[in-house]
Amino acid sequence: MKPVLSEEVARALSAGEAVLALESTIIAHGMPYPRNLELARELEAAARAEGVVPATCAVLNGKMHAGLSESELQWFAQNGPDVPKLSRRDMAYALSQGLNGATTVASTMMVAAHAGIRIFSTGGIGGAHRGAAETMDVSADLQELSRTPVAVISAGAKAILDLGLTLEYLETMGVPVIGYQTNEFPAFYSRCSGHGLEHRLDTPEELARFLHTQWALDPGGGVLIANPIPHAHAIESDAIEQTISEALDLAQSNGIKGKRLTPFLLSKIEQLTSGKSLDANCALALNNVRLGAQVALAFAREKSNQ
Ligand code: PSU
Ligand code: MN
Repeated sequence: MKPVLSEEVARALSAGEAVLALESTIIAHGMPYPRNLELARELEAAARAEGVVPATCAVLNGKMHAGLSESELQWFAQNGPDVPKLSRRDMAYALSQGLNGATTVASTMMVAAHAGIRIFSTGGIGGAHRGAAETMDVSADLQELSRTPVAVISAGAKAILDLGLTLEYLETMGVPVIGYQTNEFPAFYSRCSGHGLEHRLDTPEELARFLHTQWALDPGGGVLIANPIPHAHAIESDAIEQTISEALDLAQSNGIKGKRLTPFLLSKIEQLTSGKSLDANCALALNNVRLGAQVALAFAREKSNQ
């Protein structure tokens, strides 16, 4: 099934040029208006500044889209939490019913793969929630990484999750996790989590070579590239832990579950840190777009040499 491509995405893909996928749930559910719209524009501009065409992915009127217009971006930003959040299991329903929806990491990977886009930058991925051993609340993002050939560049995962369990799950599913210039899985707001990584690469060229090898070996699987938040924007993990446990208590006392849990925790943390976490979130997403664009360029160069 072919997504609808924006003109510039269609042109770049047919010319074999670098394209970078971006998600729409981070816009609709990840942060409030109007900061979400500013960020969506900044992310696209950052990709373009590197010479890469951005492809923000979403579902509109029952069609997958890769590459949104300014008015479509605005629509997702303004309608925020009223826009359905679509993960893998929601996609066929939304497409067959002609609905609109914001795509998560899992469903953005699906749209990107159908469009032929291999590199995707976001903020943080979903993962195994704290208590997942009992609740079984493990984001569909993790399964998707094991079954869809897209490389996801993220600043690790938020410490609202159980990062140890998240890494165990990725190991079980056979998903390579590569630290970019780090030996540790980053914890979104913080550069360190205490969880070591076995594989580290230090340049976009090495990452591109790794991806070509990965897909020659395992054409159907994804890759997680973990890119720590820039030093200047990092928040100490001790400082954020208290806020996270308050947000988790509030979620529990309000009975928040399922797909509402992640957006609920994100907005509570942002309120409790009076916006500091939002600045960090934007800085790391931009940093991931810069790296993603460089990897997309190196990946396209290597492909044209083969
Ligand atoms: N983590 C963030 N910001 C986000 C998300 C996660 O720091 O915006 C979003 C992403 O779209 C991710 C989704 O794919 O939440 C995961 O939701 P769930 O846990 O319901 O699978
Ligand atoms: Mn969940």
